[in-house]
Amino acid sequence: MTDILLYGHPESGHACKVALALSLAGVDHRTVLVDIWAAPESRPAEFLAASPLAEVPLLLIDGEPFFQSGAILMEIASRFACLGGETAGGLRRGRELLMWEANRIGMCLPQLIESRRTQDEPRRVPETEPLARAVEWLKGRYDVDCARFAQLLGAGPFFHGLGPGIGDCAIWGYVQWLEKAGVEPTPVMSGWIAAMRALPAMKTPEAFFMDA
Ligand SMILES: N[C@@H](CCC(=O)N[C@@H](CS)C(=O)NCC(=O)O)C(=O)O
Repeated sequence: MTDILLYGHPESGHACKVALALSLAGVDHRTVLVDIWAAPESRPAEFLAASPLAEVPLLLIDGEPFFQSGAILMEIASRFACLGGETAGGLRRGRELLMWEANRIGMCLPQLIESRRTQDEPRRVPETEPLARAVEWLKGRYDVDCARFAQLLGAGPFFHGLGPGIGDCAIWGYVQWLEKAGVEPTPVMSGWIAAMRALPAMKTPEAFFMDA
């Protein structure tokens, strides 16, 4: 039997993408929590030895490391013929959605979330005038992303059609936290979020990464 181990953290949307894909596909796996706020060198030695960038998510399949959430999603879809990986067309759709997510909405929401950290939480960059301008720019990008979201979703209910695929997993990564990012969902987004939350395999980020 294939041994699958996922290193992640509940505050990492990138790690949630992979945890959701494994859950939706019913792939048996273990998870290990890595503290993404701690100094990289303090992370578990086995993790550091296998992870080239010391980042989560990191997936070990029979000890072989895979990193970068999008690449991991494609590996899962192809290897287990699931979530779009059942057909060439489904895989192509997945690749296209992954690239859109990584370059657009996934390159906007995490930054907005980070910009809103309160004083009690660690802030990685000081609050400055340029930061405020960057936030306005990101919000402008988000408005465009909302329109593209609807265009790409089409008739839905999922980005891959009648059932969810790796593209849905990727987009879920940070769209699950719109409120934390301080932005509103469009009605189309609200419909998709409700459909995703209703999936029996869906879990909260904390439930995905309860350190076993
Ligand atoms: N492009 C990477 C991003 C991974 C990433 O940024 N991981 C963050 C958590 S969301 C991390 O591990 N941060 C800890 C660090 O960089 O030290 C992917 O898609 O997997």
